[in-house]
Amino acid sequence: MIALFSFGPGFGLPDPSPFVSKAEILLKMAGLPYVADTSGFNKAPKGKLSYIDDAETVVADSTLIRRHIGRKYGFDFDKGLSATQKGIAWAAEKMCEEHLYWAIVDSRWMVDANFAKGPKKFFDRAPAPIRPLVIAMGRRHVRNSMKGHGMGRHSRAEIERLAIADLDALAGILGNKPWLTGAEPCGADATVWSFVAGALCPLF
Ligand SMILES: N[C@@H](CCC(=O)N[C@@H](CS)C(=O)NCC(=O)O)C(=O)O
Repeated sequence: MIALFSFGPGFGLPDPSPFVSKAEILLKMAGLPYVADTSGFNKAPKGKLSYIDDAETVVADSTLIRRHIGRKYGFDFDKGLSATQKGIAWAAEKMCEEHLYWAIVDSRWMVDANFAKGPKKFFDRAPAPIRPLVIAMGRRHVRNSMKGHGMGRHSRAEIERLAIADLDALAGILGNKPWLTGAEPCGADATVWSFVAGALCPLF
């Protein structure tokens, strides 16, 4: 059975990580049985979740997981889509993952009140005497990642404007359609759902 390495439900979401939610939805869309395993972060081959272990083939990265499912199980997440629809779906997906994601990270990790009720709890299992240090190191790691991406160099007001542009773009693509490309969900809907749910998460 496929093992999906996840953080586990949190923040009122199926998983705090939209990449894990995406991978989980892709497995469900393909009808593949899986077990969620929350013990894998420290062993993550690329230092990030999500990844899967499928009969000892380890696939790290949600998009590579999608590819693996497509190749190994013959499931076409883009069945019936035109080249234009595929292009729009890919662009929407990558906008969420490579741009909107960092605005979500900013709101969760860099806004003190949000950090306190959200990501700070990830560190509850650290021994009490060193917990403040571990928290500070974890937050610094995220701040540096945000700076490396570039989003972390903007003011909060700028980040929010950029995030609103992403959400407007998604709303424009969706229009009155139930799904990104029409009446049926495609692979990128797994992504867009996960990131929109993450952006709208009421806890924050
Ligand atoms: N491209 C990866 C991105 C995964 C990712 O950024 N995961 C975050 C959680 S949302 C993570 O594990 N970050 C840990 C870290 O950067 O140390 C995917 O699609 O799976």
